[in-house]
Order: sequence, then C-alpha cells, then structure tokens
Amino acid sequence: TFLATDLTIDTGVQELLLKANSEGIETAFDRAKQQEPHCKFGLAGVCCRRCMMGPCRISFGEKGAKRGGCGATADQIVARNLLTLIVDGATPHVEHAREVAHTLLEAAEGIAPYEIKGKDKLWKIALDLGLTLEGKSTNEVAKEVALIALQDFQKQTGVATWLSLHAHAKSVETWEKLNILPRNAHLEIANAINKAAMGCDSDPLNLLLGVMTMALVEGYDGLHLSTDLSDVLFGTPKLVKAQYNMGVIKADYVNIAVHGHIPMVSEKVVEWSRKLNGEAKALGAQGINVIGICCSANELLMRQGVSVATNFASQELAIVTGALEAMVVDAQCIMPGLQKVAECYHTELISTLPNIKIEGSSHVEFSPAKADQMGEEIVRKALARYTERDMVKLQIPKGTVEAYAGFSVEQIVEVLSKINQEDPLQPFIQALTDGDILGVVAIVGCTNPRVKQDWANTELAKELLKHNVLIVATGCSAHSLGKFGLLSPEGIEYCGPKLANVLKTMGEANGLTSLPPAWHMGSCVDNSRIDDLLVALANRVGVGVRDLPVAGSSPEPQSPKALSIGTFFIAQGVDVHIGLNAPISGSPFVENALTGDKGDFAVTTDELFGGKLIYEEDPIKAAHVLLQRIIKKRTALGLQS
Ligand code: NFS
Ligand code: SF4
Repeated sequence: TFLATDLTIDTGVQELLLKANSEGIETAFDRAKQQEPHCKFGLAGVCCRRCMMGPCRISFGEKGAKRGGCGATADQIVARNLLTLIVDGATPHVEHAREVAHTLLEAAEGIAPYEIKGKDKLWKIALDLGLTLEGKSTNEVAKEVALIALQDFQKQTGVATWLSLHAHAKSVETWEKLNILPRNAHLEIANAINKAAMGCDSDPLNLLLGVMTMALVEGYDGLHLSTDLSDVLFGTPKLVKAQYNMGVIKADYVNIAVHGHIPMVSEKVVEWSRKLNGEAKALGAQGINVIGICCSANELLMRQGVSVATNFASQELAIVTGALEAMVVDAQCIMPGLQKVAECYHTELISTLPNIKIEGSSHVEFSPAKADQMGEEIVRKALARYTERDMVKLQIPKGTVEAYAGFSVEQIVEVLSKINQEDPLQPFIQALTDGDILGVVAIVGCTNPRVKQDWANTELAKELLKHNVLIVATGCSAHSLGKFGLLSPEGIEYCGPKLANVLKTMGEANGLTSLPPAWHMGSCVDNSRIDDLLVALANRVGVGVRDLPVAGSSPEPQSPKALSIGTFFIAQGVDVHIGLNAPISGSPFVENALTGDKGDFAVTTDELFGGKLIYEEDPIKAAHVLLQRIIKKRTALGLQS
C-alpha cells in the first residue's frame, strides 16, 4: 500500500503524491524506493571505476579482494572517490560564480541588459580589492571588479583573490601551514581530477589535503564569489515577507515556476512576467504568478519577495497540481524525471543554459547579452500554454504559511543597530556570552527522498531552539523550516525562554513582535553569508572561527554540494552534522580523519582545523551531539552554559 504520510510531513505534498499515484505518475519518491536496497559497496565508497582494469571493489569481510587490480587499497579508493565527489559538489558553484562574473563584465560593458543594483556592495568589494573609485563610473568600477574576479579562474601563482578577501586571518594561517591554499578555481579542479586519476595520487592523506583545497575553492570561488557578484548585480537582500507551500500556486493566474540556481535567469523571468502581466489578463487570468522551487526560489525570495512552492524532493509534484504553465530550469538539482511528469500535463519544461539541456524539454537559450529575449520568450510560452490547461486535472493543495527571509549580514547588522548603533554586533555577542543565545547552528542543504521530507530538518531545528540555539538557514532546508512556521515570528513558540526573549527584544526594536527563530540567509551559495557572519563575530570577539560556539548541519543531504559546503565549514573549524552518511565508511583512515576527535587518530580534521564531521540519522540525537560540541566550545572560551 502507498502511504504518502511515510514519505513527507508536508501535507500538500502528501495530497499531490496521492494524486500522482492515482494518475499513474511516478515521482522521485517511487524511484528512490525502487533503488532499495542500495549497493553496500557504493554506500561505503569502496567501488572504483577509474580504469578499465576494473571496475573493482573491496570486500568487507575476511574473504574477497582487499585491493583493486592496480593494488589500490580501500583507504586509497575511498579517498580518491571522496575527492572527485567534492569536485562534483564544488564545480557547479564555481561555474555559477564564473557565469555571474561574466554577466557582470558584460553588464558593465553595456552588452548585457542588467542594471547594477547593488552599488553599495560594489563599492565595498572594490575598496576591499584596493581599487580607487575617484572619477570612475559605476560601470568602470564594475568592469574592474569583474576582471579581477575572472582572474580567480586564470592566475597560476599566489592565492585565489576571493579567499584573501573573505577568510579569517587565523584560518589562513592554518591553511598556509598545511599548504592547501588554492590558486585558481579551474586549476584546482583540474589538479584534483588529475590527482584522483588512475595511477596518480595514492597517498590517502595527500588526497584528503586535496579534498580540503577543493573545499576552499568551493567556499571562496564558489560560494563567496557567487553571492558577492549577485549582490552587485541584483542588490543585497533585505528583510522580506513571503508565503510558503504548494498553495502559492494560484488557480486563476498564469503560473511560472522557476527552478534551479542561476539568478540571471530567474530575475529576467520575474522582470518579464511583470512587463507582460497585462497579456495574462487579456487571456482571462488575474495575472502572471511566478513561484520558486529549490535555490532559484531562494534567490528570488531574498531579493524580490517571490513565494516558494516547494523544495528538492517534491519538485515534480509542483507540476502535478496541473496549474503550472511553465517550469523554467537552469542548472543543478533539476531532476531529469521532470520532463516525463510535465508530459502528463500542459506544462512546458524549459531549459535555458546552452550546456545544460533536459531530454525532451524545450529550450530557450540564456546568454548575458540575450537575457531579455530569453525572458520575453519564456513568458510568452507560458501565456500560450494557459489556454491548454485541463481543468479536470487541476488540484492545488490549500493553505500557505507566512515567512520572513532576507537575512544578509548587512541586514542583520542593520537590525542589530537598532539596539546598539555604534557597535551593532555587541548585543548579539552579549547574548552569546550570557548564554541567552547558547550557540548558533546553520541548518543547510537539501531534502532527499531517502529521508521523510522536511522531518529531519524541522525536528533538528526545534530541538536546538528548545535549548536556546539560534538557527540560521539556507537552501532547501530553509524551505523546510519555512513550510512549518520557523521563519515566522510565531515560530518563537519553539524557543527556550532565553532565546525567545532575545528574539522579541531584537524584533521589537525593528517594529516586529519578534524576529523569527530561524534566519533565512539565502540559497546554498549564500552559505557564504553564514561564513561572513562567523568571521565578523570572530573578529569582533578577537578569536578564530574555530573557537566560536557554532555548528552546521545538513539533516537531509542529497547533493555532493552539501558535502563540499560542509567540508568548507570543517576547514574553518566548524563541526558539521550530516543525516545521511557520506560514502566513506569503507575506509577506516578516511572515516577517522573526518569524524574522529582531536588526539584519537594520527590525523583528524578536528585536530588540524578544529571541526569534524558528525554522522547521525536521528535528528534529536544529532541535536544533542551538536549541543555538547557547542558547550565544549563555550567552556573553552570560559563561558557558562
Ligand atoms: Ni543546495 Fe540548491 Fe536544494 Fe540541496 Fe539542491 S537546490 S544548491 S543542493 S537540493 S539545498
Ligand atoms: Fe581497479 Fe585500480 Fe582501475 Fe580503480 S584504478 S578500477 S582500483 S584497477
């Protein structure tokens, strides 16, 4: 029997799963089940397909092969696989960043039709880069910044500029000693693939150091560069209010879902939806309604207040409402299964990036210079589909939940400045010192059909809030929290009394009853904002990031991006929890290095960097492991808990 309540706690998604089931439509939840049981060699990371002597796999028991055909051991195979997995996570973000830098360059040159909205951010970056601003136009400065950014994909010596711009001095010191500082993103990606290739690097420790270099590429030339230049192009997010759940899809509107990650695409869809809104009315609709899925949702929520329909695991179910005229996708986390679902309805699935196409979908090509043509053509395609809607198949789950987002570091500082104008971080640090905020945990990453959707994300958040831990959130996890009211001031009912008081005081100073208990800081590339917040706090207190009573968690990870981001935070000395295991358990060396405590083994990240990987499937238990680690860090700082 089919029990939708086993698959997700989102009642709208449950309703649509039943609808899909009755219509004979297969979704990720069905396909994930068909893959069970998962291959145990793959789960442990001990299979190797790196050359045609193989594929090889290492057996677990007494009997069977202990080495691959070339002589590679389990430690070597797992370390090599982890390195390429982290490349798989970091590269989409690096390419995301490069696309934004390229667009900024063409915008500054007057080739691409984007207005530079984030002038403050541009000045700040330019000054941090040591540029002079005098006598220069916005476009001239933007061009210089874009060209320096693009050097992070070319320079052969020195350290990636975006790392130098953002990293805490103490972290850089650690990384320098270990000789893991990246030069340029593309070079390090090539270097990592080269290291992992058959017959190349077979020293597990050297491979793990390669993992950490790739983590720094992810952090600076992926996350930070993407966020910085997106803020320059589209503005730095400010507090906004929007709605969550499938109910944001509206029956009497032309509905366009944007799904993926690249804001240059989604921003143009919004712009053209507003321009062509009248044409929807001419068709008898109330207008055009753009809704978000996954991180495109986050980009538009943060900057435009666009409402969010759903997150990763249930992306196909948005189409099952029968109310989407178009779903526009760009890159990352786009399930190929979407097209088959779209074919059951009038929905047009539209891919946009020249190098990322979806079999069977239509394609409207994005290039920075032709962004307006793309935006207009996409919206016109959606308008054309409206009249083809099959009213018999229409079913939109009712109800939406109010949520706040827009917590950029700039916005957080502004919110806090209402309490202390001269030293905005002071009230926050005071609350941390006094234990009114016990610590901060970032709940980030995905939903994954292998885990009951939204369950682990929300359970972990609630357990931490109860213990006065403030939550910051990004990605699809932030969507989980949004759907269940944790991004709304009402969510403070889940907080311990101390944290609730702090949030009320901060909220009241800003004309709200309270701040929400979880602060939505953006898309997955915006984990850079969390990093910036930590660096700012560490600098203000005069300690390293590794000393702060903070941690990260991805309770329902799906993408290798969750692992590359997690590794980046471990490199800073932040403990990171994952609710599904990384494929490392087949190597005692790799598993111990990442998950062991300081002093336990020859080499641990806990010892070298000050943070480790924590694997725990039970969100309540995970919360308590994180609490212990936070209390340990508080004690080391001489703080009571
Ligand atoms: Ni992040 Fe964003 Fe969602 Fe996971 Fe995918 S959309 S980049 S990887 S699934 S959070
Ligand atoms: Fe097997 Fe070694 Fe080839 Fe991997 S690289 S497939 S372990 S022979």
